[in-house]
Amino acid sequence: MDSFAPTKDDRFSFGLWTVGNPGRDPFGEAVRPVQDPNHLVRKLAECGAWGVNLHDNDLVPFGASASERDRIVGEFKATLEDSGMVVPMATTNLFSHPIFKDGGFTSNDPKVRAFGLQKTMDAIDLGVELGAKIYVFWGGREGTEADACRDPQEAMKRYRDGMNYLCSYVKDQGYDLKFALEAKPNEPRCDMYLATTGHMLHFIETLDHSEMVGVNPEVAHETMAGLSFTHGVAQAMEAGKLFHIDLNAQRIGRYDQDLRFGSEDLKQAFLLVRLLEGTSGSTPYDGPRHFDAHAYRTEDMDGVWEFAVGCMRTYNILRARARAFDADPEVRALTATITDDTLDPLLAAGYSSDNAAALRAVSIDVDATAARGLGYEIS
Ligand code: DIG
Ligand code: MN
Ligand code: MN
Repeated sequence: MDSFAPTKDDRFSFGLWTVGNPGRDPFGEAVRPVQDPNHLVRKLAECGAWGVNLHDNDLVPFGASASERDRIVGEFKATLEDSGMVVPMATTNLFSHPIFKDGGFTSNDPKVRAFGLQKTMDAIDLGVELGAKIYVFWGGREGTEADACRDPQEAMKRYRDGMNYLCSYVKDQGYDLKFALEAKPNEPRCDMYLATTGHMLHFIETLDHSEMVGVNPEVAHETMAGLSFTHGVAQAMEAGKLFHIDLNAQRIGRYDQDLRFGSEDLKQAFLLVRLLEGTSGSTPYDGPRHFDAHAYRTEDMDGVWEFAVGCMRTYNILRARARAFDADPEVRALTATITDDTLDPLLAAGYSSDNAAALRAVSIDVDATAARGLGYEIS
């Protein structure tokens, strides 16, 4: 019995575009045949996944007629039903078609911005029809090479107008849907707007309906920016804005690799799973565990399914290790020494004139405090 085998209770999901990635890259053609979405759903179910996510055009070809769209969606819904899979998240492809070559929401061409809204409303309708509760926005083309092409302040205004319009659309339709904004610092554009999860968390607070908008941080994207992914996720969790997450792996200083979860910085993957699962006693993340990753270009379809199972098993192994770590008496004893709540009554109380007087009266031995070793190197 494989105690790390994925089950539906783990709530693991994959995008159709991940296990369906044919391996094309800027320097070479596809190495794997394009897969039928229904076959991918059935195979993901066999692997132990719980959910499957999609861009509109991962399922419905760009420009399909209404009747073709309905036929495709009908067949897909039947496959979901037969295989016991759900669609937790949906999103729009606003980055592949040439019309979006200079962005969708931030494009200088109002016809492009209008088409981006049309396409996203249609894709939201599709996502809701398939049962999605989270809608992701990754602004893959929202950025620049020639930065003088538009005032970056105007770009922010256009982005905000697009988000406000679509939030209002969801509310007007009465959809039970939340938005999750995904940041990335560059690629495919030279510099992308809203480059990190931190940028997104502020941007969300400027929206008309910020309560329905959170973030979808991705391991590779924060790592590309040289940032701590765990810290960005922790800030989102603490703000109640971690609505979704894209799990994968990445080596710093490289293109967006979207590697198998845990296959690079295993220590950070462990600390991330520990944070998400709340094994230290913090509030856990309660959303889907989504792998936005794909197999090496060297792999055939057997390798793709090994990759998918590997993502999920690695998460389960790390969760078991995190539970053991935080249950370990030695770890608990050490953790107790690095937390000191003696001044909490003063520090946690917040400001008042009485509190300030009491705080100023506290005698602190600066030299002794400065000289104390923190014990982080204990082996
Ligand atoms: C890339 O990291 C992006 C797209 O694959 C998609 O729009 C989003 C959904 O997770 N991630
Ligand atoms: Mn990525
Ligand atoms: Mn992603």
